[in-house]
Amino acid sequence: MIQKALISIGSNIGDRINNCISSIKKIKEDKRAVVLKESSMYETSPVDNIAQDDFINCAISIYWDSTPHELLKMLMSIEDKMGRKRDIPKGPRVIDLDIILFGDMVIDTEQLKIPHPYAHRRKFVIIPCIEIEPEIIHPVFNKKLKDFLCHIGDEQKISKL
Ligand code: PH2
Ligand code: MG
Ligand code: MG
Repeated sequence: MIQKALISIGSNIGDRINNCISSIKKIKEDKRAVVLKESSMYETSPVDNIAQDDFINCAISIYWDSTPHELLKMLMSIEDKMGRKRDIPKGPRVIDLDIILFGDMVIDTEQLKIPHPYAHRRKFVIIPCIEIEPEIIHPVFNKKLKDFLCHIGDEQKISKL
């Protein structure tokens, strides 16, 4: 079954913009994916108190012609190919590809949680996502993603490139 998925992309090591662009290129190489929209790139301050460099974040929407677990597998293999190390949780990374929404499915397994559990608390996720999908609904809270923004503090810095 084909579903629309929203993917959040982030990088804070190396050529951050190019890392995001090449990850999108690699997603397009998978026959099961059709990229619908690509957001602008944003420079964002690191969220979650870990001292690390600023991120470049963006988001894409895709049609995905397989299961959410297959999408996760595909995204993780791109992360691996691009040299992603999985050492410090929430630490610096060459590329991070997170499934934010998958249709209106709710999945809560050890391996995969959709919607992404922190999506609604992070400007670096919400702002790029609503740039391309302004009316998208968070299926757990049954609320528009854009309506979470006013609850997030000014310590999260984000600027459009
Ligand atoms: N990703 C994290 C933790 N903190 N902060 C920003 N600004 N952007 C990210 O992509 C990011 C983060 C864990 O995935
Ligand atoms: Mg992440
Ligand atoms: Mg991730």
